[in-house]
Amino acid sequence: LAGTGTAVRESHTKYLQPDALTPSRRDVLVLTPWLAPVVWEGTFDIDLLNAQFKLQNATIGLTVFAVKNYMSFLELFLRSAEKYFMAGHRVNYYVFTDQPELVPQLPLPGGRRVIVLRTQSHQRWQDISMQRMGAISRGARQRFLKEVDYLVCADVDMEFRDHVGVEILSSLFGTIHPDFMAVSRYSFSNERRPESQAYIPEDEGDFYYIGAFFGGSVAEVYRLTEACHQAIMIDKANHLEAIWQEESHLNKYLLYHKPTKLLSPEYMCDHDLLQDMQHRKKLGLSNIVRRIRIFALLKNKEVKSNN
Ligand code: 2GW
Ligand code: MN
Repeated sequence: LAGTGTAVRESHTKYLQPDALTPSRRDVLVLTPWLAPVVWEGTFDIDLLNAQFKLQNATIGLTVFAVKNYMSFLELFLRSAEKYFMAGHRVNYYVFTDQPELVPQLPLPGGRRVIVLRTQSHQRWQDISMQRMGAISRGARQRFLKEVDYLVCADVDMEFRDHVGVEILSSLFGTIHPDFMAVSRYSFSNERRPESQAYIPEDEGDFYYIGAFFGGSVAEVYRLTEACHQAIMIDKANHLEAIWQEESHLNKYLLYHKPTKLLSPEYMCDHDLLQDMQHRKKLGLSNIVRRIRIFALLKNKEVKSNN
């Protein structure tokens, strides 16, 4: 219950007693060394969490960018979010786009609305992706701080396929990149040029966070996006662009401002992880990832080679 100081008053709700001697999961890390929970299926009781957040009557903002032909992803994004994202809670979708007239009109229940915000289009895809940090930071200053309690920032090329609810909320959260779940910090794809503001030495790094899903309280997301935006501008002035654009800056920020919660790759499963899961299932092996909550849609990788 970030920042509200609201006491937990739902003691009348019946739920399973937590057992001090039984861990919720034995096969995964559920707590970082700085005591931030890592959210995996089996680690939380959603009824208990919903009862807590209902008392807070929190509104959650979800920012998403649909520029140029990525507009084609927006309908599935919104439709699937209506099924699985923060069901039963108040949600403001903030759609940033260069084509406001093409934003699909969906019927929404009370307490949920779509707000269309105009954003610049850029020639280079790298700029489209990177400018999101500045746009979110400006949006936070201009309206999100007044309108919502939490902000969740997402890529548009993804589909919600299962429950994504208040268990993700905390002051500051990041999501473990599915391809780097079992990888040493030396192999993280962090920025390795010391001249860049996104530089992380090889012997540093906790997790490799994906740029496609992060969030927190509006104040914390404001600090994060503003810091990343400033770092990107400094790099630009020095004719530098980080290896994975704003994702590199996000990783730098989260290394030195530890997130208060981490989301497991259940929250950003990609095609490779899905194939691996299906393979293990066929062999009768257990899976670390038990539920695919968000699926990163497969797209033409050619366009995005960094060489
Ligand atoms: C991006 C790449 C190539 C061609 C077009 C675009 C593009 C991105 C676009 O034409 N229009 C647009 O609105 N975007 C927005 O930027 C959209 O919201 C999209 O989800 C986001 C990031 O681009 P995306 O999804 O193609 O990048 P991914 O999925 O390969 O993402 C990772 O790396 C990115 C940086 O290179 C970001 O950090 C992203 O958050 C990461 O997941
Ligand atoms: Mn993406």
